[in-house]
Amino acid sequence: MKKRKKTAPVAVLMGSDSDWPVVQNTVDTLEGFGVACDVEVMSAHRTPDRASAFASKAAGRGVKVIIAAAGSAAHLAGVLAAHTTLPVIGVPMKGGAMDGLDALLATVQMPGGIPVATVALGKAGAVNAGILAVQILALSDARLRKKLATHKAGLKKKVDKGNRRIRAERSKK
Ligand code: RP5
Repeated sequence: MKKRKKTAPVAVLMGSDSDWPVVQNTVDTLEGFGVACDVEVMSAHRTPDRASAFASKAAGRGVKVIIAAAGSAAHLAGVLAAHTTLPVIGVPMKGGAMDGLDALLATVQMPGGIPVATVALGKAGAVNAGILAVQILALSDARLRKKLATHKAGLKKKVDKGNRRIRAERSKK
């Protein structure tokens, strides 16, 4: 009998394959924490049936967090959130006539009752979407909590190193 593939806890969706260069940062971040994800291209406008069906069935399949990236009139995260009780993280994509401001507002300005946890534009947002998903999973996973603590300690170390470098440079003047 063919073994059924285990559902990854995180679904990473994007409105177009043109979003992939940025969304890849989300996948790299999740994989850096050892968190598996399924990646799919689907659109709130171009494949609306597939987007709503995916969200409706996601929890039943074992998905725990949905990350949705989209640009321009970015409705993907909102449409998915409308069809699931899972946490949905929205990643607005830069580009287009307004360079992402349209996507940011479309993703963040959800009506009361249907939240989308919206992260920043650009690479920072894509990375943060991954970290936020890990933080959600870490609520019931001590191993992930430890990895998050190590991640934070690494950030502190980097800032401390930068501080020492700038102060040393200035003290030579
Ligand atoms: C959005 O429109 C996509 O998420 C993408 O950011 C943007 C442009 O899509 P393409 O025209 O490049 O497919 O739906």
